[in-house]
Amino acid sequence: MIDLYYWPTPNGHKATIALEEMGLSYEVHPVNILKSEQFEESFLSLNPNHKIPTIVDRDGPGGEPITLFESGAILEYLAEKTGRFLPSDPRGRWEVKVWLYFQVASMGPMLGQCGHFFGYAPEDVPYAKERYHKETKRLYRVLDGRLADRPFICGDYSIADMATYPWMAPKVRELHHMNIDEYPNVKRWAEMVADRPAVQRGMAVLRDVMKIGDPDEEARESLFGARQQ
Ligand SMILES: N[C@@H](CCC(=O)N[C@@H](CS)C(=O)NCC(=O)O)C(=O)O
Repeated sequence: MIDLYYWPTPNGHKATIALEEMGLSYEVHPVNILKSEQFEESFLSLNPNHKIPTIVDRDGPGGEPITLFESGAILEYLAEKTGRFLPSDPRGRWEVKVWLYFQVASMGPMLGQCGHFFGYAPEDVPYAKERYHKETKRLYRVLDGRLADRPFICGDYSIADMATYPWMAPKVRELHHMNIDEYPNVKRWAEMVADRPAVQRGMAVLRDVMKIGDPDEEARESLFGARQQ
């Protein structure tokens, strides 16, 4: 059994999608980042960086519980645990890791800033909007090129796709002011990923609580975990 500390944001969705895809049993522990619950002692003892997703696998290596944070590490751990969605041959395995790290280190932070300045910043900052929108478009172009001759990011569907999709799902794209028609390969890929039943289940976890996709301020804020201390 895996304890998932979660809120329905793009980073949270990476974990729910992986857990659903891999058929693992998990218990959701909501961490309401709009109410600053990520700063509570009980959560900080699991993740001193106060961010979701965080997991505790009660049956970790050696049968002992293990706590993990950082979505990339979580996806890699779950893939290794189940032997799924991460190729066993070294070349294929590294390819998936490259694109997984590309998402967590490049795409996630830049798209997050883009969404922040378009959807949440308390003041209009045209320079930041232009800077992060330009970078978001550049990253879309990189992914579009990658997907030109393969159905998924590394050929077969993998944890690289699970990490990448939640940040490019339709409602998130809207917030980033991205016109998906300019990136036909990303569009086709996103539709294929969105069609997967496990992805639909993962994206739905706690959706009703947060009403993601509603144009109200609270929902926008939840997308980016923007309430910092
Ligand atoms: N690098 C982290 C980022 C996680 C992250 O930014 N989570 C946001 C929600 S999408 C969060 O928990 N924010 C709360 C906070 O920053 O206090 C990962 O990939 O897991």
